[in-house]
Amino acid sequence: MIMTCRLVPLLKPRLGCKSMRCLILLCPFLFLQEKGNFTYCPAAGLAVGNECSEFAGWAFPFPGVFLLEEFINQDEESEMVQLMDQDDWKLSQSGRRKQDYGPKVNFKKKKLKAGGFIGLPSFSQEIVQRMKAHSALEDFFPVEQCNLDYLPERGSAIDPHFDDWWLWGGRLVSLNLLSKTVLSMSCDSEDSLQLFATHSQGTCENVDSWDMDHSSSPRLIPYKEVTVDILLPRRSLIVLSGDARYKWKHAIYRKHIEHRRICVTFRELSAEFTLGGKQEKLGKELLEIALTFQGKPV
Ligand SMILES: O=C(O)CCC(=O)C(=O)O
Repeated sequence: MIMTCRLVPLLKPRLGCKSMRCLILLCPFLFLQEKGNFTYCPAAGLAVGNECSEFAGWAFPFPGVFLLEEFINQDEESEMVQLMDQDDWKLSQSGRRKQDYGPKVNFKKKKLKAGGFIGLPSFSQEIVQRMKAHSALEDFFPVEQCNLDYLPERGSAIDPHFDDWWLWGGRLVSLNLLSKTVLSMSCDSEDSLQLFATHSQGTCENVDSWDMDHSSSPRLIPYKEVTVDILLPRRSLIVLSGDARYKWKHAIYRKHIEHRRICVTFRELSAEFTLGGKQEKLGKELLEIALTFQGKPV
């Protein structure tokens, strides 16, 4: 019998986190999450209903995603990973390992300390410089880098979440290394989402242009029924901002980790820590440290 993720909440209260992880590792087929019912189409900026779902032929605008393929080449990728692997990886939640370059932060108490932080790593200097060639990132100054290491054997994943809003700014920039994956977007809003009929059928890859038909009646569905898959090719860079940052949660499900994968996320400061903000001085201090590019994981 195949159980889907719908049954996980029923089991969770009975099993501790450790037992849940054992069960997941031993019986991965028990925990197949359902496939997203929409796929993000970068060329059109639309979430398009999957062919085999009840939403085939329907789409809706999905703003706030900017995806660049082949942001780095194969040699650069190998060199980056080799350098990362020279430092220790710390075990993190949900089967991930992590390396962090940034201030020590207590998000609950909204407190942070620069102590121990000596900057982003040297191998990121060229990457950050390269981002600036794109108008969406020309004024992007990262103050934190977090490397996450995912492995299928560890059942690595990250549950749907928002990144912090108090310290981190409007753009989350991630580099996807070593293998392709899927970033799954979901929204807990009680509101309804308006879908538009599309003239084209098929998948994003085999259709030149997606035309939304604004003249025929739209269809309303609960936000909660929607998952949008954003396909992340190996060595691609993704920027989440606007609705994709603040309205939709993001997640990586176990089933989408087929091989080792490393995600390198760069974060900028929020308005409170930048020009004219309450903590502008601290923000400036952190940024000066970050951009020395002399860092080691904290
Ligand atoms: O692995 C990813 O692509 C997402 C990472 C993430 O959501 C996070 O670091 O908060």
